[in-house]
Amino acid sequence: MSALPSMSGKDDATGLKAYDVVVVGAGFAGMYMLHRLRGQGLKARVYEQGGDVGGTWYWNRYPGARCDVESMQYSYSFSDELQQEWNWSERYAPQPEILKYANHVADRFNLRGDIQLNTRVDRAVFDEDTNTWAVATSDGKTVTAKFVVLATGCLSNARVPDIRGLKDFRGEVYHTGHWPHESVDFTGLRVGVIGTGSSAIQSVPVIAQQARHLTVFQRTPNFSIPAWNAELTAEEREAFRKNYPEIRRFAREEARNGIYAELPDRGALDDGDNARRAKYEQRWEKGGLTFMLAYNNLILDKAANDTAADFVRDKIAEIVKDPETAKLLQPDNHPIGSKRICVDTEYYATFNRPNVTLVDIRASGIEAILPNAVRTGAKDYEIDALVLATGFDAMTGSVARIDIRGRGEKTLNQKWAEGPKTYLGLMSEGFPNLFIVTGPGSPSVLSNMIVSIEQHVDWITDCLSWMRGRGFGTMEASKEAEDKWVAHVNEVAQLTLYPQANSWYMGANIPGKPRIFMPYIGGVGVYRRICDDVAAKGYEGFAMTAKERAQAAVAS
Ligand code: N01
Repeated sequence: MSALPSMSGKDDATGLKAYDVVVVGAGFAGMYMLHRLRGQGLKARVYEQGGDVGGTWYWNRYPGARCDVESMQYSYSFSDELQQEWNWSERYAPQPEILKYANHVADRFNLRGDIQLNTRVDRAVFDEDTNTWAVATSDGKTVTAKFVVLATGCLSNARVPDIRGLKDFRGEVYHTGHWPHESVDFTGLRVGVIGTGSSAIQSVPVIAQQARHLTVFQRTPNFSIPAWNAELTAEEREAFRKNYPEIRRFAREEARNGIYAELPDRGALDDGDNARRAKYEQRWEKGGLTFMLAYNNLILDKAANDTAADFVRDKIAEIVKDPETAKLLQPDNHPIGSKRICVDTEYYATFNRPNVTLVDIRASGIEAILPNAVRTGAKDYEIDALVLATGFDAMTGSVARIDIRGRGEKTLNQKWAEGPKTYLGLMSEGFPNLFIVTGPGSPSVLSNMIVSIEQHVDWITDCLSWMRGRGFGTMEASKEAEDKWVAHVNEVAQLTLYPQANSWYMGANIPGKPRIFMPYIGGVGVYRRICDDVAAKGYEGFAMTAKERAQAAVAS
């Protein structure tokens, strides 16, 4: 296999350790990237700020944490041996099992030797004379690399809201996205949970079983579909394993969201009331994210969307006994699916428990945290422990924390001040040889992440091989291609109902963050074809510079 001339981790002329590629992050993206780079004979170094591999699954260990994509599909497909030998125990694996899987992959593919844990990448500066990146890490060292790959994850920068008095709270404060590694026991405690997104919806039912009393502070109710999680039988696992070639192909090429599922062939208004209700009932009974695949226009047509939203609101009213609480739990300010739909186990039913209270903070917000209480609406709710299920600075947050400087010392944060700008979500103009895995402008969070990760990593690996084969040393997105792509991503988003919600997809959960729909909504199949087409046309829209030319420019 062709490869870039490997620097083999030796010191370069500056005396710094030199790599072909530095990868930031050892989650599912970083690990697979390393595996592929090694296959090319490239010398890569992965830096991971966590104490182990696993990325989001290393940090998100709150009670009840699970993946909302079924495990037989939320798993790598690049190795048939791996997918045939790994035994997922449940339909939706719990976080410890996903983390065990990540560790298994690290060991099975012998990845650990090139992964440096407990090390944050603080700074990456492109040197225009040598066409290399200088990468500074939290251990005080600097290395150089021809290429940098940001495998930093889309939901890995936990967001602690700026609430008055938070630091004076006397009890423990936890964030779902940054949960302690020691076990947390809420037995006998009065617990407050702020937030009602996916993380709260998964953790609230579990915390309610332990806590003396649980108070949930809700600003915006969310739509949630039951997971109907259960143990996987050997037969179910076998059915997947036998059909993996077709399941994986379908997920990559045909499913918009990278999940193998029955696709709809009609719109919601093409059916009469009874048939529609029966269809929703059937999807509800199946459970999970694919509820939104009941019809093909649910995220395009508000009238169609209303029928699905009404169905779920009715379900909430059926499940929750107290009509006032049920009413509060019924989402009414965004179309169903325009915020990521949640997948739960007994979330709504948890509000029937005598030890659980729902507090509506839509009007007042959280006024303050007192040493022993949460104050809202001029009322104090006494608590002993506080859980912030307040989400993430999504998609750009982890990239923004690194001081990345491209051509002319311009920082990526300056360039993205009005919203992220990328070509295909893979590269940003002015930042040569810097790749982003599942970056803004790619389907990423709208898809089964592992499908999107594998596609990006394969594309990047093929690209590096192509460059090496033709003697190119530097690659950069052109401004024209980037502008066109950014406009296309926006244009497609505007055709849907997504922009109608104040979601983290839009950056709306972070005060001051530009309001732009960040992921690409065209679907993973369409997007893959676009990326393949760009590659087939000699990486159209990317400027390639030959190594010799770059060196000649330096010399002159
Ligand atoms: O975060 P969120 P999340 N005062 O941003 C509220 C993925 N995920 O961690 O909506 C009061 O969805 C905020 O209220 P509002 C999944 O993709 C996956 O739950 O802004 N409340 C909201 O209710 C998911 O979509 C799994 O009005 C405040 C909540 O906090 C994504 O992660 C599991 C507040 C934040 O909800 C994020 O989910 C879990 C304040 N100051 C998560 N600030 C899987 O299964 C915020 N809120 C893979």
